[in-house]
Parts: sequence; C-alpha cells; structure tokens
Amino acid sequence: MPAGARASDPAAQAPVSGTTVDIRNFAFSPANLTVRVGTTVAWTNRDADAHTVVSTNGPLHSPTLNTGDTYKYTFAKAGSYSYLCSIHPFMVGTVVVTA
Ligand SMILES: [Cu+2]
Repeated sequence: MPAGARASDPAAQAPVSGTTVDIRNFAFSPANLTVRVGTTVAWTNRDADAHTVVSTNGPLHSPTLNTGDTYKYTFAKAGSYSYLCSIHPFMVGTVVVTA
C-alpha cells in the first residue's frame, strides 16, 4: 500500500456521522437524516444493483448510481425533503433540513 494513501482519501476528512447515506440492501441507511442548512449530503450506492435518489417535488435528482457511485446535494433551504429510488419506488427516505 502506498504511503500516504489514507491521508489523501476524502472519506478520511468526512464528519464522523450525519451527512452520508448508504444505499444498501435496497434501502437508504439512515432512511431519515436531519442536517443544517448548507450541509452537503452524499448518497453512495453499496449495492450491486443500480439505484437513484429522486425527490418528487424537490431538488434531488441523481443520475443512475451504479455500484460505488456517489450523489451529493447541498441543501440551501430548510424543509423536509422526501425522496425515493425511481427504479425501486419502495425505497424511500427523508432529509429534514433545519435553519
Ligand atoms: Cu433502487
């Protein structure tokens, strides 16, 4: 393993919790997330199947996420954002953004 590989890994600089959602076993984990305005949330697909992150009446609209792909969105407005996977609509989640 090359020396310094870990230091350059963006994940090493990520907060301990609260701004990332794993897509795993056909579910968003955590399904419910609360963040502050201005927070960037990152969804990463850990499944072998493709997924999306789409809010029906809101700003989330990822491309198809293949295994290992990440979609990021920065929430500029407070509110409750419900979303789903458009490929598997039973996969649902919510991000609550507080001022
Ligand atoms: Cu899906």
